[in-house]
Amino acid sequence: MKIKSARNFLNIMFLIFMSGLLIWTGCEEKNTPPESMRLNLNVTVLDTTGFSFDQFNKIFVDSAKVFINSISYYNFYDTLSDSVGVASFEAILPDRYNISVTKRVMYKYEDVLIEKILNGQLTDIEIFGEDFNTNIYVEPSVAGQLVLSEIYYNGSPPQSPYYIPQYFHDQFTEIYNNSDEVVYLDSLIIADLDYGHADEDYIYTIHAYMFPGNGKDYPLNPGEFVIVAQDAIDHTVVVPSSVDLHDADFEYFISNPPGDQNNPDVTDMIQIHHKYGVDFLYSVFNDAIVLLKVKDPYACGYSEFDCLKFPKSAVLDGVDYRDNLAEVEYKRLDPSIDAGLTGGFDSYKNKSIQRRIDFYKGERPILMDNNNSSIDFIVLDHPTPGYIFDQGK
Ligand SMILES: [Ca+2]
Ligand SMILES: [Ca+2]
Ligand SMILES: [Ca+2]
Ligand SMILES: [Ca+2]
Repeated sequence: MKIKSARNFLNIMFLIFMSGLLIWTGCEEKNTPPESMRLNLNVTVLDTTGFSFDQFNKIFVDSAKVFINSISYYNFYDTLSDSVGVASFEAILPDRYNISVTKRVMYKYEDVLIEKILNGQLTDIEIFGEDFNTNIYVEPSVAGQLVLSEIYYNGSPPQSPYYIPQYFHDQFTEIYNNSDEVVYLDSLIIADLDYGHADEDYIYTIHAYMFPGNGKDYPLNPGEFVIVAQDAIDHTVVVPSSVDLHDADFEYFISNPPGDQNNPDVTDMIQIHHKYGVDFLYSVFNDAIVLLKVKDPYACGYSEFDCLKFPKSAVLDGVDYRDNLAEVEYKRLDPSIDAGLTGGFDSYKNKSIQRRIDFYKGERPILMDNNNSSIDFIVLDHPTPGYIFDQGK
């Protein structure tokens, strides 16, 4: 399969960055009410699970990265917790906030070095009136191996020569191996979620497509990407500003209903469930995309409205996006999968959402995964199929 390594593209990306084609957004303050309204927020990071006490003999978590994002103004701040676990944010705007904390910890167990991530979330906290103190509780989890590194759902603007008003066949999903080990794509499922199912245990999917393979046919090495195209063709032929996906690794080819086109050189994803549409189209307005792994895709059955159900615990990664980021009440994923919301732009602009680089392990980028897309994702002005835009360079 044609997988590209991140390393090979960093130089190219630097050049593209220098040419000013790409910007990232989300960190600068976009609203400035009077100084007198501002207040201070102190967040104390605690681990009451026993993990930090057993490993480090304390329950306060120091040097944890605490992120806050304001829901109405989209402002975003981060800072580190101090020696007694307190992260202080000064003179922030009163608003509803999502608060998220993450820390990677290494410890030795029987002479083996083990890495865990301490994660915690508070969602939709009202911070108004006066200074605010709160606790956030973390739990240890294993770092996700495969992550959705980019989802390009936006579509392309009308332009010469054809001026197509709503071009969305250029959508793609990019998956990245964020771990130190080879991971196999075989039998993993990409699905999108129906809105409006409050269920503790299950997700309700509209479409679900599975990678082929018998267990070890499609390896993904650490730091490698895989591209799943809606249609694996060169879209720049019809819309010059779009992307060339003719050498994508996989594509959604829908034989029933008829109308989809097939690139015979690109492997098709296997249809598991297809509620409607001539293709696996991600909504250009709002949707939630998940990557999941189950033994039997049909084990949990269907809902009464023909959604295929999967256990929430099977989800490896998920991203919730929307054109209007203030509409948090319409989120499709619960905080255990994605506590935030990304997107925030109009349809058909060639924009894309990409996971941030958290840090580098040698030359290999490790992408951020707090299970909070408000924090983990940035908006790109142009998609980057099979490579990454380094926001720090
Ligand atoms: Ca297709
Ligand atoms: Ca094909
Ligand atoms: Ca995640
Ligand atoms: Ca990319």
